[in-house]
Amino acid sequence: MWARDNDKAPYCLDKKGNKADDCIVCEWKRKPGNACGDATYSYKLGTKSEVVETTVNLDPATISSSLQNCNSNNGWCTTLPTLSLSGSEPISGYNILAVEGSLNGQTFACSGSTCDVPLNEGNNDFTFWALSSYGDSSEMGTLSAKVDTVSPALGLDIIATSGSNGWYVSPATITTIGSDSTSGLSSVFLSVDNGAWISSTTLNEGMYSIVVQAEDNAGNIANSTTTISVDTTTPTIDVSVNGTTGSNGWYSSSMQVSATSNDATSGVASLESSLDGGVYQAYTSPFSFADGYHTVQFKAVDRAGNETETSIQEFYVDTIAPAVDLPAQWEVNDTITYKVQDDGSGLFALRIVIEDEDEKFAKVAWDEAVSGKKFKSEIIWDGKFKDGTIAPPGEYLVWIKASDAAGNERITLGRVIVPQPLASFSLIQPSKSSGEIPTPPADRGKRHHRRSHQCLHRYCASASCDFPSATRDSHSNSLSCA
Ligand SMILES: [Ca+2]
Ligand SMILES: [Ca+2]
Ligand SMILES: [Ca+2]
Repeated sequence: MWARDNDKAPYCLDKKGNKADDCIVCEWKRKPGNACGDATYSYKLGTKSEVVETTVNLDPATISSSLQNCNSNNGWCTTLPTLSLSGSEPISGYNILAVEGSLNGQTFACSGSTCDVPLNEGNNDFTFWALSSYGDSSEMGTLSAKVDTVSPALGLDIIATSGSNGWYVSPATITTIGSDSTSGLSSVFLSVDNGAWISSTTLNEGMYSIVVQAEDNAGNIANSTTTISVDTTTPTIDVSVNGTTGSNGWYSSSMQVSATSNDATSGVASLESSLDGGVYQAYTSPFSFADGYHTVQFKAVDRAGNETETSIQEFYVDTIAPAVDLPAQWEVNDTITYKVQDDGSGLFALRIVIEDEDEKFAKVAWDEAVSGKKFKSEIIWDGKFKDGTIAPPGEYLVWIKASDAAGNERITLGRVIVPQPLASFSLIQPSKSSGEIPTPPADRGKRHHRRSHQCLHRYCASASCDFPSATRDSHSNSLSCA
């Protein structure tokens, strides 16, 4: 209850300002409101009491507000502002005691007539008023402001297969992503290699510079630059072989195998080789392969992790011609055994030729079917050439040409002697050659008897034959039939 009259002037004045006998004693029944509206008071005149309603207009306390440091864009402050409040009491003798209010439900208060309240990120809903020493307050003011000082979040959604060293090994489909928790995302775009702003694209082989730019509804802009590298191509491997190509897939010389690898996009990270089925090891220098069977396989990996592996490269090397074991010399109708062997590529062809040195006669030649490592057979020559001509006494050449599967050839020479027939069992003693050790006549006779007989048998089968004389060849130490 507010009772001014009784407390401060417990008497009444008349119209002349003198103290009156009859006094109206006033007592507020209902005090004026904040805005100084109507009020009700009671008065007493003498013993008479009456309630009077009247209107008293008093200027109210006021409060003013202003936002400081708000750079506004699209209804948002992009700086962090302050709400400045200032109260005013127009009635002389009274003053503003405090400024109070609430921000988003949280109360604040400043003593005195001013108050600066910093805003929060996001929405700011203020109520505020000034408290007056008059005992009332200003009307309640309100203010709302939105603040977004934070740039939006942004990035790229990348759909691709990751390789090594940050590379993608499949085409990369990139799409912008962005968000803003305060004012919300307005836009987000990307640009490939300073190209047009787009939202999504697919990048094939290559390296690209990507700029992503996002803007929120307050106008805050964020930028980000990144590199996207795509390598979908496996490296190449070139294998070179240096050697003499023989037959049937064999190399007939020692050989070298080398390899190089290339990768146009990310580059070669490693080139490895597996030799003869061994584990992969770094390839550093060409391989030299000696006789035998060899395998080599190469594997290259680019920096993105794409891998190329060659098939298993097979190499067959045989540098050695077959070995031929043939007697140096024998006599016609003798059965001799010869052997041919090839431990490398194996026997492939075998040809045997018997001919005279001057090639007057039709040579006898035949092929043996050979395969595998070893072959053994016999030669019996009856002294007849291909056209039936009977070889006269003398020395004839037997060639064995052996080929292996790689194409290496060996030609080995033997000699067949067709001896000089002897007349009966008599011998003409040959003249001694220098250096020849004499042998007893009896031994020599025995030794030559069979040969003489063969000459006789071969060439003198008919009764009218003249027996040629036998002479001893001083060089071959064999008989020849002249
Ligand atoms: Ca923002
Ligand atoms: Ca590549
Ligand atoms: Ca061989």
